[in-house]
Amino acid sequence: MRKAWWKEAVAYEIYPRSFMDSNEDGIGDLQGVISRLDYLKDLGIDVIWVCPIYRSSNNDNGYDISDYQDIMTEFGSMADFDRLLAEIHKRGMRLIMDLVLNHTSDEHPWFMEARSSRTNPKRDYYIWRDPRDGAEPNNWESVFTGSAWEYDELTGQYYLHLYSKKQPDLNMENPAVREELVRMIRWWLDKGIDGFRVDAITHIKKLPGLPDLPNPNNLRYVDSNPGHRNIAGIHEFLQQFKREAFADYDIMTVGEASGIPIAEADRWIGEEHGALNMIFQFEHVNLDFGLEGRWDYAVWDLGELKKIMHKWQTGLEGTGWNALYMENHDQPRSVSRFGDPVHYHKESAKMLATFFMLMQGTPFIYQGQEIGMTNVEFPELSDYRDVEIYNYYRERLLDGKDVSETMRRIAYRARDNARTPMQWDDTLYGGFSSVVPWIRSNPNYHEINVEQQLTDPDSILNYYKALIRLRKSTEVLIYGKYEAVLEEHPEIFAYSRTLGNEAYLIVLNFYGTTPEFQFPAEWSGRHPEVVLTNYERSDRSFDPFTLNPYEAIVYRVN
Ligand code: TEU
Ligand code: CA
Repeated sequence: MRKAWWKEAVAYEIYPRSFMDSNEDGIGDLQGVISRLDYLKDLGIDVIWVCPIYRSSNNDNGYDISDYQDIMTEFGSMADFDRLLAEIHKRGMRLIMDLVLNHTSDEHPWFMEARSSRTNPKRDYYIWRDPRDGAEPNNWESVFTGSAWEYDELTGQYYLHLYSKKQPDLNMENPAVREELVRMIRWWLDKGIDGFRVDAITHIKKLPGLPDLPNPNNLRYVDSNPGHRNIAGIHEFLQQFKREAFADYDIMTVGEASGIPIAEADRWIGEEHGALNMIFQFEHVNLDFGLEGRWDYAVWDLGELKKIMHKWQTGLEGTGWNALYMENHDQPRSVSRFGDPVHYHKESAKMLATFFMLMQGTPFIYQGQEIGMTNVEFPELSDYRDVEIYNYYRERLLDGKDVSETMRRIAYRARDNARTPMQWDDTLYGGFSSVVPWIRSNPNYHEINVEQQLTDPDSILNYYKALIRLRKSTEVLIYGKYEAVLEEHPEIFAYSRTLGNEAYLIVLNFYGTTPEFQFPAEWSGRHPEVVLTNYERSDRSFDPFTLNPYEAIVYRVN
């Protein structure tokens, strides 16, 4: 296994709009991030991924970029950014930026020029088609619901937008577009940033001819039209970005790559030829999709979770590297999905932390996850902010669907679950801001907040610190081989990590039950020692014993 700094790092994702407001306008900003860097350092963080902070029309909170080389007004200035980068480096941490290549804002000067006439030199930076029988050029649906095409009156053509209509897709087939993007990437890398999280990267190539294709938005692991998901030829684009930009710098890159099967992982992230270092796969966070797709919910299955994790853990052994995560700014809160925030908030949040942080790969903690922030249920549609929610609500209404069921689905699945303000303390608005925040706070900030957890030795936050320390204390938990243990057990998830003669065993009860556990017989004769647990426990015995609800035990096996 080849060593690398980014394999040994623990990363933390910041959604700047909701992290910390420094100037009392209710919107998080760069100075706010700077003011909390010591907190992140103290937690044990090495790499900070900051979601888009570029100039934006803010239809999709920064993922609609109108100037790649400027800073969003609400977040601050380029001087603030330079200071942020310097302050991060000063503390021995690194910064990776969000790289959005698939689309720009419709307010980007490229698009404004492109839409001005059919013959404008920038026209071909985007994807334009004539109407088909007076309507959309094909049947593709946007990831955010509804048609992926928007009609433009002035020139009488449609443009393609896989996301919101304010996010026109770039035409990656055009070499001039790729050249512009390479220039922009190098500009940021020359500033000294340490890498990128590459947004929606599976979608940058479209199937030639843009044919009608089924929109399988109602299948379990597939959440977008096959016309723009991992299309043959995409690697030529990716390799160009690697060759002409990434490869010249000592950076880390992680692609957001829904829909890439493990069989193709080598082409994406293989140590020899992959264009990227890591990808975020989506299979485990899509487990609770219902039969009607993403907005429908189903009970997830532990057996399936095991299969997915084992597959990615063993599948990349020695050839690639996993990006480990349970949450991000697009996902509901993990303790609300996979734990029990009502009866076992602390226990289940700690168990889930142990579960993903000790696997082989680079862990990404999402802001608030380290204190066990939960989903929120807003009473009114108008409390939500996400463009995707409004698109979905509108379509359900048009289809005559039941409103209360729609609101239930939104409460469960909404990306806004992850976007409520960071809960720093129990003062008004959780210490995020002194004025009304851009999105309502989760009222449970009175109980769940950083300040309280810093002083409570038994808190989720202090458990995360201990877990990060443990992970960094030994190469076994970084480079060690992963093996599944008790694969068939219906309640317990267990795995081992081994390197040379050293071994760790991680035992996790995924339910509020009390199953019996027995140390695997093949390790008899060795000496298990508890090094971390979310209950009081010191058993070293090989006799069977009962696990507590959501118990997590980390053994060093001597
Ligand atoms: O998300 C991309 C995204 O939602 C899809 O790639 C996803 O994998 C799937 O197809 C839909 O379930 C990124 C950002 O993380 C998100 O916040 C942005 O809204 C989006 O890109 C557009 O930039
Ligand atoms: Ca602000």
